[in-house]
Amino acid sequence: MSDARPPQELASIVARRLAEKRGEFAVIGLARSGIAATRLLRAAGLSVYVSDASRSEAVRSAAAMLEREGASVDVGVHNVQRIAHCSLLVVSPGIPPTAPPIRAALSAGVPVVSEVEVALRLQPALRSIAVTGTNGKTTTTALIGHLLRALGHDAADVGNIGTPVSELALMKSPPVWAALELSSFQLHDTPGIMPDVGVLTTLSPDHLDRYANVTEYYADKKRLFANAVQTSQWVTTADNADVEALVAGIPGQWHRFSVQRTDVDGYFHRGSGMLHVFGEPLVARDQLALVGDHNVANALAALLAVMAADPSHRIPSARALLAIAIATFSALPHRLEPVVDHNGMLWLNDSKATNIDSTNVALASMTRPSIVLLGGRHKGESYTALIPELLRTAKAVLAYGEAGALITGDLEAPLHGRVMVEHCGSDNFEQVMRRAGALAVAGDVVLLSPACASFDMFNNFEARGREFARLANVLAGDAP
Ligand code: UMA
Repeated sequence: MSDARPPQELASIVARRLAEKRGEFAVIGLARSGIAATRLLRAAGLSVYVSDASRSEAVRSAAAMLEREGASVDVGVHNVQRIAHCSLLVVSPGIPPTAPPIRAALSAGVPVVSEVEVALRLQPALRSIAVTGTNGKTTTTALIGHLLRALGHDAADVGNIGTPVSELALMKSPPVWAALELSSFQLHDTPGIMPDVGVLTTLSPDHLDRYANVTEYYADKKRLFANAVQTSQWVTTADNADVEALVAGIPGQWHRFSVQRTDVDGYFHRGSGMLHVFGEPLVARDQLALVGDHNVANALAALLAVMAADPSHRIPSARALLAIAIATFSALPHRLEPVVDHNGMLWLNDSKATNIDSTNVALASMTRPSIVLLGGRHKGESYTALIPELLRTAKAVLAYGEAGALITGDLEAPLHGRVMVEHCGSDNFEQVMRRAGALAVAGDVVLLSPACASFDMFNNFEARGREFARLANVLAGDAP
């Protein structure tokens, strides 16, 4: 369910309501986005009603803080009537569009927008490079922030990567640039999005627990381009047919990247081992401290985006700075992150892999026999798409969590006799790790790349990754 008005019309209504400051502004969700949006709206002198369906300790403590800042707060309930009468509703990305307060607001003609929309409207001078895509968007965003800072800019990494963009507006001296990661959930409600450069990394099915089908999911990704004009700057992959189809016909200047072909603005020349950007070699692949071709693609995307963002970023001295900076970037936590390398066994934390495509990317970068931990909360896709990559290096699959039985059902028969598939129960992660430790021998990799959400056993993927790292260290310590 979404607002039927064209994005430009909706964005200008939102801008008007924020400027007029009339009536009450509602926020739903009292986690990172909701807290930051409430504080920003209050700082702008607006009257705010914020509510959260949960009564958790974290929500109650956020509520107390926001009440002290002058917001009106409800914990454990959304006052739907009140929300239907507000000037504007700001939604947290984790709340699905079918939630009753969103339905009520939309039926009453109340504009429904994301925290990102409000933050961008209230920071018109902020320059941004916005990144979306099914996979690769967090690493690409972090790379972009890193490269902008290497060029001497004051730049922050914000959005889906963790820090709400509203927090920038609350800083004493806000940064000039934002490397802005946008999820499809955020894009759904950000009608005024118009970045200096927009990046689309990859597309593949995901979030099928929230979207009715992949077409709906891709439609939200396409909202990145909602305000495209001839002078817009876009960076997209040339290696993904769904991306090529999605962007066909959208106005703007296009810079494409590829690890498969060389007739584009950013490519990997395998013969020389060099990354070429805008017509010239820029840096050698072996200078990148990142595993896998997908990270070469992320580096190319980030370089193109930063160089397209301003003509001064393409001059020889800037290119030299970018070449140095790209080599000093290291893997982000929970993304193929080595957590223990002991007795010849490497434990790799790829907890961020919450969909099939992302796990396939991790499996494709394996060069040693691997014990693969798959499981968590099922997101709707079949696990059979993992079979070709599992057959390459996996020696065992340990299936666990709510999706454990489904995973076993999808993989056991096709992998029979070639890769052991074991169902390790549904509620004890330590037991799964102990089993992995028992199976691993010198030379093996134990890979957590679950292809599922974490919410059946953990608060989020970060908590899952931290527990994996903790137990890997314990097990490595236990080893003779
Ligand atoms: N809630 C209600 N009513 C409901 C449902 C939920 O009040 O009907 C409340 C919950 O009780 C909770 C709050 O809403 O208190 C949750 O909001 P949220 O899930 O949006 O959490 P935030 O902390 O605001 O985090 C969000 C993003 N979360 C999601 O998109 C699920 C974070 O992305 C993002 O970093 C943050 O804003 C700052 O921009 C995380 C994520 O998992 C990393 N993203 C997904 C992904 O990468 O796959 C899209």
